[in-house]
Amino acid sequence: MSRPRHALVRGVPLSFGGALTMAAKPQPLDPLRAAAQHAAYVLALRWLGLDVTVLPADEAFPDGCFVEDTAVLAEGVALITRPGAPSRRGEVAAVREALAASHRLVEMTEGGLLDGGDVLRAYDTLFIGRSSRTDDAGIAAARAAFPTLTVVPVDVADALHLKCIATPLGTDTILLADETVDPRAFAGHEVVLIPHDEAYAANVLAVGHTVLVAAGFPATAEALAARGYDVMTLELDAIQAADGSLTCLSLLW
Ligand code: CIR
Repeated sequence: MSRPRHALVRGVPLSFGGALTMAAKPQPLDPLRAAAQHAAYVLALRWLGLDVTVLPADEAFPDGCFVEDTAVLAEGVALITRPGAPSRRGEVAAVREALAASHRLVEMTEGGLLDGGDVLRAYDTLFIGRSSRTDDAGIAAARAAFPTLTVVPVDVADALHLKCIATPLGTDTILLADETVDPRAFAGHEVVLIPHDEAYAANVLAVGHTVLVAAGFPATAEALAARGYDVMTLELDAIQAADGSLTCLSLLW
């Protein structure tokens, strides 16, 4: 994928306090702090030259700022997903409308489940996490929507989404948290491992030679700088508290 020029994001609602989380003992969620971190994220995308469209927050959708899960963009197509969490299904309507002018829309049929956070593009392959949010019918829907790309399912057991533990770094390299998915799942692609105790930082957002990285993960930041990337760190703790991370806050094309 060439360097993206556009981003779609959606504001953080006050209802973010009720966002989903997998934590056994969830910490209180802070909508104002999350909104401030989201605003910094938007600014970073604009600094990187992206044309950012900000959809208004909708109080009906506490998780609505995690737009990545609502669509998969590739090859000029927007596959509008059927998110795995029932409370999130209605989020797709505003995203569909926003993408209609720039993409050919493909809808998922009833039954399958797919979260965009499970879809990792590396060159001409879509690695798709088979997770608690994405099932085989969802993976089949992606295969049908993107016939020119190779689709490879990857089982994800201990994370919400595949991209919680692995993200693309450039077109053909994958940043992966050690001791999560077996690196051989990404055969044919270069894999860069980061320490397991920095697993959250495996979710980076690479735009050209700049990589956005969550603040507070020095080994990951240093490893990326050593590979020649410009590292831009962003405070994300309020987003992380709702199991969110960098890629899930935007759709890029
Ligand atoms: C959820 O559980 O659906 C949200 N609280 C977090 C979604 C994060 N999405 C992503 O990483 N793609």
